[in-house]
Amino acid sequence: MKQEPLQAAEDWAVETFGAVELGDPRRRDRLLKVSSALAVNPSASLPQAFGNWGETQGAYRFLSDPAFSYEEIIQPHWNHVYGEAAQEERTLLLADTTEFDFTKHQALKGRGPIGNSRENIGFSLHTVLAMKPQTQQILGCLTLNPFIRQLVPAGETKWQRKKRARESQVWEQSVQRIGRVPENCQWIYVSDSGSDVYTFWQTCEELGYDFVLRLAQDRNVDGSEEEATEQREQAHVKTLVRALPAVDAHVVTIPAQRGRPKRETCLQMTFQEVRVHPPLHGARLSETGITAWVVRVWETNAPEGQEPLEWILLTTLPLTCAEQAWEVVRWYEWRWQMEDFHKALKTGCQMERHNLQTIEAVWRLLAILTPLALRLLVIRQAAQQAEEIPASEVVSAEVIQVVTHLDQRHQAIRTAKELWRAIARLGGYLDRKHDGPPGWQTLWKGWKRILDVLEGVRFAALFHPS
Ligand SMILES: [Mn+2]
Repeated sequence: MKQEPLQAAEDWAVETFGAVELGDPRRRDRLLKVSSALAVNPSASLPQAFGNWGETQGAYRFLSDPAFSYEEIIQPHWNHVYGEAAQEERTLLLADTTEFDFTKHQALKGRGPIGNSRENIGFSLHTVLAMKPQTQQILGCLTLNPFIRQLVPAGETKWQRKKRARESQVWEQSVQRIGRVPENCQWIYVSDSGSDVYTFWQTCEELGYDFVLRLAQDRNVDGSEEEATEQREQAHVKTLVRALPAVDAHVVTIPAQRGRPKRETCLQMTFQEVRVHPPLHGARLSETGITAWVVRVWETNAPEGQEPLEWILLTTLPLTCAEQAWEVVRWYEWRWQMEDFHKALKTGCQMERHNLQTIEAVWRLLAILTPLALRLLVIRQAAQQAEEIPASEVVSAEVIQVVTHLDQRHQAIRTAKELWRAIARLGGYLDRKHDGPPGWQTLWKGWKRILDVLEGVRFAALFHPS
C-alpha cells in the first residue's frame, strides 16, 4: 500500500473531503480548491497558497460562509476514521486539550481568553485521535471540539461554578459526540490528568469505552483490607498505591524534554484493583462507584537535581499480571503523539498565523488543516520509523529515481528510511551524526521539491510524446 501523504494534493483533497455535503455543490468545489492548495503548501497563508487575489478572496468567502459549520467540513473524515476503527479489535483514543494563541489578531471576533493572563486571546481545542496499537499507526481524528474558555467571574461561589459550563465537561462531550462503541470493539481513551473527571468516567462506562488516564486528585477508594466487613475502611488512592511494594521493574529510555537530555532509567511498578468512590457532588449518572485498576510507576534512582518520575494511572482494563500493567504504561507513553499532532497544527500548518475575521472562520479552517496536519504527522513518523520497509513499497519507481537524482549523495535508495532521509536532505536537513531526526518543515520542503520536479517531468512529457 502506498503511503497516503505521498498522494498528489488534488487526489488527497478529493479522497478526504469529496463526500462532503454543504448544500450548494459550488461550496464543495471551493473546499477542494482550498484544501488542495494548502496540501501543497501547509504552512502558507491563504494569499501565499493561492498567489492570486481572486482565488484568495474565494477562499476567504468560503471560510466566512455562515451556511455551514466546521463539523460539516470534517464529517467525511470522522466517518472514515470511525469506519476504520470499527474494523479493528482494539483502538486507542489519544485525547487532549490545547490552546491556540491569536493574541496578534485582536480584531478576531468571538475569541476568548487563554492561559492565565487576561491579555492573551485565542481558543481551546479538544482533540481525539484514533491509533492502532499493534503498529502505532494513527488512523485519523475521531472528533474535534474547539471551544471558548469562560473566565472565572470574580467572587463566584462554589454553587455558581457548578452551574456554569465547565471546561472539564469537554471530556464527556467528546465521548458523546463519537457515540457508542461499535459491536465487538474495544475503544480505550488514553489521556493525561486533565481527564481526571468523574462524569467523564461515567460517560465512558455508559457508552462502552475503557480508559487509561493519569490521576490528578487523591480520590477516595475502599480500603484494601477487610472488604467483607460492614464498616469498609476509606482510603486515598495515591496514599494506598504508594504504600504498595514494587512487583516488577523495567529499564526504559525517557526521551529528551524541556532542555533535559534523554536518559535511561529503571522504573519500579505496582498495581492493584480499587473501588473509586463517586465525588460528594456532581456525579451525574449515578452515585455508584467505579471499579478500576490503579498502576504506579516510579523512579528510585533519578539523577541528582532531577525530579524522579512518577505516574499514577487509572484504568478500567482488568489487570491480572505485570505484563498487562506494563502494556497500559506503554500506551500512556504513546500519548506524546497527540501533543505532536497539536504541534503539527501549530508549527507545521502555522494555524495561529492565519488572519481571519471570526472564530467560526478559524474553526472551518481548522477542519481543513486537521487531516492535513495528520498527513504531516504520518510523514514524520515514516521518516523516523521506516527502517526495514523497502522504499519501493512506499513510493513509485519514478519517485525513487527523482530522489536519487536530486540527492547530492547519489547513493542507491533501498529502504523507506533512506528515502525519507534523502527527502529531508533536499529540504535542508544536514544529516550529520549528532543531528536529531528531521523536523516537519524540512521534510515537507524536501517532499514539495520532489512534487515540483515530478510535475515538471510529467509536463515535459506532454511536449515530447515518445
Ligand atoms: Mn492535557
